[in-house]
Amino acid sequence: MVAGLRPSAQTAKMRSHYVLTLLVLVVLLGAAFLLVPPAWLPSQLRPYYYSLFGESAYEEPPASKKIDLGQAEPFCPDEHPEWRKRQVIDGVTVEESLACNPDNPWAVAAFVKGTNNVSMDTLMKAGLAPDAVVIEDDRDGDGDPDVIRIKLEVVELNGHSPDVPEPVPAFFIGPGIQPGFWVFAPKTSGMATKNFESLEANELLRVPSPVIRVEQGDMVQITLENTHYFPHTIHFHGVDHPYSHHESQGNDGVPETSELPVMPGESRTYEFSQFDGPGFHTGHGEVMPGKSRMFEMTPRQPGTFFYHCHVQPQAHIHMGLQGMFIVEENRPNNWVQTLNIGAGHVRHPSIAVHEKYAREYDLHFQEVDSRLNDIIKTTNDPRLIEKAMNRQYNISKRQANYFLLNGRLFPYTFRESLIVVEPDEKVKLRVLCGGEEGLSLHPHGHKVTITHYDGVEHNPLAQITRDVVWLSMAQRVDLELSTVNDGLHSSGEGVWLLHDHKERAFTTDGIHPGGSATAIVYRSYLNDNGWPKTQGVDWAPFFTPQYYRREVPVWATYDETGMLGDPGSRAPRVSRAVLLGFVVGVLLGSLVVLVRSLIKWIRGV
Ligand SMILES: [Cu+2]
Repeated sequence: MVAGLRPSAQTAKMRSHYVLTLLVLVVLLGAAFLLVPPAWLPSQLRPYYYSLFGESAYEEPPASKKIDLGQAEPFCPDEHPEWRKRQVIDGVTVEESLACNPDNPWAVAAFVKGTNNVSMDTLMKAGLAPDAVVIEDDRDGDGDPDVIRIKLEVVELNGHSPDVPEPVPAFFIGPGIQPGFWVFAPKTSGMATKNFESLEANELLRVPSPVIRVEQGDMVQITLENTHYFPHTIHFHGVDHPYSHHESQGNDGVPETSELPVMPGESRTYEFSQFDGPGFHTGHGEVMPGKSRMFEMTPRQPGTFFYHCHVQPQAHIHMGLQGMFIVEENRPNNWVQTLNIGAGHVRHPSIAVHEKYAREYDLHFQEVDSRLNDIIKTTNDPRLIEKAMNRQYNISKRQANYFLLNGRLFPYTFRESLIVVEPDEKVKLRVLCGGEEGLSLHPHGHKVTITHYDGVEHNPLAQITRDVVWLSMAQRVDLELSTVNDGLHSSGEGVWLLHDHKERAFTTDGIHPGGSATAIVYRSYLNDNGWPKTQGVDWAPFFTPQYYRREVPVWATYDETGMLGDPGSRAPRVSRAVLLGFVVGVLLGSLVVLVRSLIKWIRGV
């Protein structure tokens, strides 16, 4: 109660107080309504706002922000121009490769003749150990060797290093992109990196695991030397093998149904040579770190097959322990290229392939979910890697984000895995779908004929010619690419894209263009350094990490003005913002005064 005043006078004073405060509140609310940007108002209120105050005036949009792409990589680094030409090394003909980054021809020669049969000079230039691929013994006297002994190791790429912050040895699948991998690799000599200064893996240590190529009827021994910290096996997929071997031990490699795994500290020798007669004898069993294991087989049927690790396959296959396994038809004097490491171009094709085809390419498609593969970049403790990989990562929630062709993403695929052709010829493509999502292979400008499924010839009278070839998971097809310009097989010369028509596979983690895309390129459309004469946009942005880090607007570099560039953020209008802040402040203050007066009044009554 206000002292000295009668109740009626006091009430009148209070009432005028409220009225005044309310009036101020209404005025302030109006001012706030006026100052609030119309875009903030609910859409129902906006017409009312415009009817009272008119349409908002045109405001100039902010200027496009300048995009700094930095230095783009050279499209074709052209490091080894001499590797490209046709040459004869230690008596082995290595065919010309027109790609920008061809495979090492000395390694090709050593894989054809055997690391035991080439000169020390060739071995040094190849970077291979003398026992990497031992080839000997012409058992049937047909002019080519019939005993092939291959040693494979397990190599980690882009793994965690206790010494340097970068993942090592480095293997880039695209600009600035290096997920972790494990691959089967031949026994090399010297360093894992290119040289002392470089962290980059040498050319023989790369994705994918090498193509293994032998002749029908060869006695093939493959020794897996487990140089890794986890157990592994090799499963030779697509070939008949007995469930048990001669000692009734399991032979199917599945710990749950076939055999006990080899535990740490234990070892087991698998013997497959006791089989009588021909047969593709294959062995399984986990090979523990530091142990080795031999697989022996005599393949009866030619075809395009598959090999992969069968230990925790949901992780190990996708880490990169998968490759193509090819059995060539038996012919006299048939020296085949035992390993094909790199771009896929077979630079010493078999006699049977040469009978029908001008050239041959091995195309290995696979995918990466970097949430799995990058686990090995986080720690060196195998227990933590095992837990993260097999107990925390859940493959049923897998979502692949990198789609690879022969271990690379676009545009790197154009440096290595171009399919170079000339008019009026036939080219053989062997294709493996090593991923989880299938492959919808589409060549532009061409229709290809499927000659083989999973290594088995399709009835020649019923072979299908089409422009989309679907491969299921783990499936292989052999394709005949004809460059006869008849409007069916080919539409003529050019740079014709060849890509997976699952659109996400044409991106790199969702950024287009990327993924496993490459091209069928006619020789007349190829520059001297192996880069195709493309038409259209500048590729410089695709050779920067920024583009794939999502920092470059799609069409920012298409025109001089950057018409569709980055708009940046609109500068706030300072005066309006300050005024709005002031009004809202006073409004809140008045509300407090009003509420306090009301409380007082209620207590007074
Ligand atoms: Cu494994």
